[in-house]
Amino acid sequence: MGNTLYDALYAPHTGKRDTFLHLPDGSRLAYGDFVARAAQFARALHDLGARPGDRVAVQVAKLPDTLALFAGCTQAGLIFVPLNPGYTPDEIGYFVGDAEARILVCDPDDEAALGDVATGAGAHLATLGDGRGTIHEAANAAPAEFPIVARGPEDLAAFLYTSGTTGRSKGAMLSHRNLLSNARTLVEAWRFDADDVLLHALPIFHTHGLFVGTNVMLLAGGAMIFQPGFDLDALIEAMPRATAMMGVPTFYTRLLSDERFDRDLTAGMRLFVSGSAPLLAETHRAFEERTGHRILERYGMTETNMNVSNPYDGERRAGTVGFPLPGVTLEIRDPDTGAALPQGEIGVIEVRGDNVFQGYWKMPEKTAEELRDDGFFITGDLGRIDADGYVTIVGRAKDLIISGGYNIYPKEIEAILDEQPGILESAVVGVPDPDFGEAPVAFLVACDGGPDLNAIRTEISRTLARYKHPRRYELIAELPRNTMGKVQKAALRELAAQY
Ligand code: MCA
Ligand code: AMP
Repeated sequence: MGNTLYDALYAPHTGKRDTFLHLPDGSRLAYGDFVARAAQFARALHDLGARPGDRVAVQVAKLPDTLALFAGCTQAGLIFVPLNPGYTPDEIGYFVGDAEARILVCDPDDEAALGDVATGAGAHLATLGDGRGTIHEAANAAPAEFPIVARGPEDLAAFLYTSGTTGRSKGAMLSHRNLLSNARTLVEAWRFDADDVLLHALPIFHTHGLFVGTNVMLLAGGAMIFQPGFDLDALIEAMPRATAMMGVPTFYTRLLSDERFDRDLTAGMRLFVSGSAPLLAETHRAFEERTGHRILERYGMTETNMNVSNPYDGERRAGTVGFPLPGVTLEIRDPDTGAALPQGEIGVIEVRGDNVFQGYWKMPEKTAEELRDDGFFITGDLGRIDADGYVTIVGRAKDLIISGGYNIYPKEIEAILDEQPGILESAVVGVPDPDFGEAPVAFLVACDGGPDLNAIRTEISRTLARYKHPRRYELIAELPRNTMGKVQKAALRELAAQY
């Protein structure tokens, strides 16, 4: 039967000496060594009791070993559940419990903070840091061979948690077919091959850096300049050695803010891809003026991988996300009736294809709300298709803020604020931010003498990752509501802009 993802992404590189990763210390990791390391992790995970179908939750730094751990999970038939290192123990507790993870791998420095979390969720705690950690040691001691566990296209490879507009985060179940089909489509669409060197500065706990960036390069057989995070100086220094880069719009606005970033620096680059959040048309134009390159903007989601992309050849149109990718069927539908709308009209974007996920883990009702019986996924994004077939995203039907490419669901913050003393109710909205695109601002309606803002900040810091923290708290006499009693967030956004 084979192992769908392993056979395509990893097995072909067995024993190869070509460079997979260029590392910050100037060293290189060869493909063959990476594949061998994956086998060591597969063995270490097996020895910790993980069996095919088990979930392995991973909250660690961006390291070559993190990628090898994912590869090891794939080899051993395990389901990889990557988690943002910025998440608080509270947040991690929910994910590990919900996923019923067999193992939680965390940074060695977080071992004490997460011990109870793992125990409470019935998970074994292992640690992985840069050259250290319990599973690092276990992998070092393991043989570089492990049987490749049979997994078919429909078997699950990863859960990625994505917040909901109501209630708690949902585990999006992604199959081997979902991940492989999309990587194949993108290699072709964006013309990646073994000569490419991808400048990789994105995090690897999300679709963009993990499946789009890394899986595409594994399939193409090219190399990655693997940077631990976004560092403007490091990016500029490495750019002349790269051929391509993928980033969120903040990457591009930050690069443009630096005078060293110009036509000469980017002369060897053949492709800049942007996604995860809207790229302003003015950024697109400023980028072309400065470098001569037209950024290729594409559109995707955790649940669907990549759906739509501007063309490699042909016009990359600023302000649009391009055409549905091969194998993706896209329709613009009426948000209320679900009926397909005529070309040119604005409605909810729905997509179908091998890229679309298998549903939300243990949440059949949520799955049924968003994934239709005919296979179409209701994205919650509003868009239209112009006469030339280009798709434009014009807004969101869902209550979502995207800050520097990270999704923030106001509901999650409001639920915490509403429980604090002195707050009757709250509403969180996104306001324009020059660096992150959008940033959250909280409106509070006071009761019982009003809130203690310092205490509130402390509670928010304890419970939520930093990027979700409201940048401002504004007191308001009452929340604006429509006749149905629904809070009018558009009015609050306008109000926030006036402060
Ligand atoms: C960091 N901070 C943030 C963010 N990132 N706050 C809000 N939004 C953010 N995105 C916090 C830091 O904790 C810090 O807090 C302060 O803001 C300033 O940090 P800074 O050093 O400027 O940030 P950074 O480390 O340079 O990170 C910014 C970043 C990063 C490079 C834009 O957030 C990033 O890599 N974003 C990419 C996210 C991504 O990959 N998204 C794809 C999701 P303090 O001052 O308190 O220390 S996948 C997806 O959306 C779909 C599938 C798709 O289509 O791709
Ligand atoms: P996530 O849930 O993190 O996968 O985020 C997916 C969401 O990011 C989509 O539903 C869109 O709202 C947004 N998104 C991704 N790419 C783009 C883009 N190129 N333009 C506008 N929004 C985007």
